[in-house]
Amino acid sequence: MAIERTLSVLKPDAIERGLVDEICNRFERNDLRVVVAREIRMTRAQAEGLYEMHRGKDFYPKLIDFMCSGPSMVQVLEGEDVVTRHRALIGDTISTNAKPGTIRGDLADPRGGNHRNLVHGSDARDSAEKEIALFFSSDEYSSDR
Ligand code: DAT
Ligand code: MG
Repeated sequence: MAIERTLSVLKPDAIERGLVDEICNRFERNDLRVVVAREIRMTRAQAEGLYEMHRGKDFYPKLIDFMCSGPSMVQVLEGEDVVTRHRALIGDTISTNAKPGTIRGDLADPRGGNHRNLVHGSDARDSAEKEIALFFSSDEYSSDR
């Protein structure tokens, strides 16, 4: 069976608020293995690629501006059922609805908008592969180096 991967993005609010270590510790405690990580300033083209399914929605312009507003940490996670396990740990999109114990539920501060929800996670295997390709080349994460 193919190895499952997902894209995790610690968004500008996570970096700005100094939550990178806290969030990465939660990944580690939950057996989410980071295979490559990089701090970037996201380009508009990358943000538009990441959120292409939301183009035209009312929140889209603010979301794109936010993703490009400061540094982010992009990471590839790998492991069994990693797409679903990562999403479960992140919690509900609207952080005021996210359960205690999830990253958004415990740590997000949505004053300023619902886009400020700390972490992006791919929602399926195929979207994960497309999203990873926006930020990484395959030689950076493939295990058969
Ligand atoms: P998720 O990030 O949980 O996959 P999504 O793909 O539905 O959520 O939306 C992408 C991002 O867009 C989300 O992280 C925050 C923003 N967003 C979604 N719904 C929103 C809304 N109703 N109001 C404001 N921002 C929203
Ligand atoms: Mg999504």
